[in-house]
Amino acid sequence: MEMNDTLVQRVTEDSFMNQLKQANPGETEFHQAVHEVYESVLPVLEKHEEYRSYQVFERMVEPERIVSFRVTWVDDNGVPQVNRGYRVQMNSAIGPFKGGLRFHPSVNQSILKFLGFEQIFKNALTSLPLGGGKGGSNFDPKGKSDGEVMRFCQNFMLELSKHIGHRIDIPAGDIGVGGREIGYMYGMYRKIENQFSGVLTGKGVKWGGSLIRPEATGYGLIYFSQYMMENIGDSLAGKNCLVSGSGNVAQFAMEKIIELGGKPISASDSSGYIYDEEGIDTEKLEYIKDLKNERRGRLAEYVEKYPSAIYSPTDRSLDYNPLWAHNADCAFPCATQNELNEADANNLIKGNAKLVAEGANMPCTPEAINVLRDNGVMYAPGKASNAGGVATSGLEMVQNYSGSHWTSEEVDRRLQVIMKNIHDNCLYAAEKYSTQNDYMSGANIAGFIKVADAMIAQGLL
Ligand code: NDP
Ligand code: 2IT
Repeated sequence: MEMNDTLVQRVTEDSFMNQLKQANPGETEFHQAVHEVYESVLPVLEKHEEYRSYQVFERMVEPERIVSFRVTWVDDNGVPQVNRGYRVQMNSAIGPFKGGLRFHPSVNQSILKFLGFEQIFKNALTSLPLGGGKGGSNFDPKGKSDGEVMRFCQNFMLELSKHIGHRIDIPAGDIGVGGREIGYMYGMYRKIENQFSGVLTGKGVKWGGSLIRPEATGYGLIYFSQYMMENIGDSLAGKNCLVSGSGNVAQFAMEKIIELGGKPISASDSSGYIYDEEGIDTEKLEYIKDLKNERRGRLAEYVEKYPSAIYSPTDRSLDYNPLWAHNADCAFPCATQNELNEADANNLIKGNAKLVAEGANMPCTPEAINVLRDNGVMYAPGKASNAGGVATSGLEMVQNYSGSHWTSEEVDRRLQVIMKNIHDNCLYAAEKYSTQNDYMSGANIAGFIKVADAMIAQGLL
């Protein structure tokens, strides 16, 4: 009996995913990230025999190298503390490993492998020569003094420095790692190696950093979303926008939404969320920046200052996130993975949302993505819409290699060009291999083809 094409695909997919799960037991976030890409690239694998015969996808899911190490540091009471550090060097076929470091108590190998895997395709989409990697630690910066954070960062770098280099692997920030942490790690690297190189990105502008790098992920997300709107003859002006998170990505996403005439109406942190129907304007955003970046406080304080807003503490007994239940035109999840599930997607549709673009990495669950796409909501996957951060890291590397320093206007202009190219390349790949206007399959396919071709050209490694 002949099986039809869909069934053949399903059988191939099931056996591939079963093998992956057996080889990587318990790594559910990694399985989730791989499954999404695999499903998208199946039509490409079907068409191109060489990708199958060279086992390209099978090789892509195996990190080139993972290092895991002990980090010992001493807290303010003189008590030794131990954490686990990692660097997952996922793929260097198109350039040196590149990707952020995450410091959060939830960090484990599965999370870093999912992030490293996503980074391969994201970095390929930027059109810059950047391979994929990710790292971090289960260290929790919350509630730690500056001195404790510094001692942790220094001891983390003591080991990490053996595995990175400005032409080998160039880490940057992610959750829990911002300018302060990059500074402490960079200082230690410089001391150990006795050289001033661009080994980390996200550095301060006075010591090798690029202008616009702090803004780049959030700005890039909103540029990308504006291009999506323009594609349907609309714009972000006048649109109500739900935003989650209140860290680096969320802050600069809100800033650019305001600049383009939209209205951010929410923000969140791990303790809860605020909903401000009147809109978070520039003054309120400055308050959030100071609260989160300088005072390192909780968003609950926002409603003390702006009593017309409402604050709702996180309720883990709910199977949905009430932030996404408010009416809005657009939604920008900018906090963390799997923060927007199927029930949330249904709530967004009830609330009339037309666009969901991911600032965080993998914030929408697979079920949520299906609901959004089935209901005609425009959906942008993080590996395309949040690529502005790593792209600008790439621009920081170019400036470091050439010993130059570009103006904000120059970096911002290049960022916009890069986001527009990613947008157009996603649509082009979707049209060629999948469904028209499907940004998710377009992003996965365009990223995959670039890396796959490089891997084939360089032989079996
Ligand atoms: P930050 O540490 O600056 O901010 C993270 C925000 O998300 C904070 O508001 C934090 O709350 C909240 N958050 C983090 N973890 C959780 C959780 N488990 N539950 C609820 N809220 C949580 O990180 P970034 O803004 O840099 O990163 C946000 C997302 O964007 C991540 O998914 C990251 O991977 C992704 N990203 C970041 C890029 C960058 O350049 N920084 C580039 C591309 C993607 P609290 O303040 O309570 O900790
Ligand atoms: O997820 C990401 O793309 C980042 N955290 C930024 C990585 C980088 O190297 O700038």
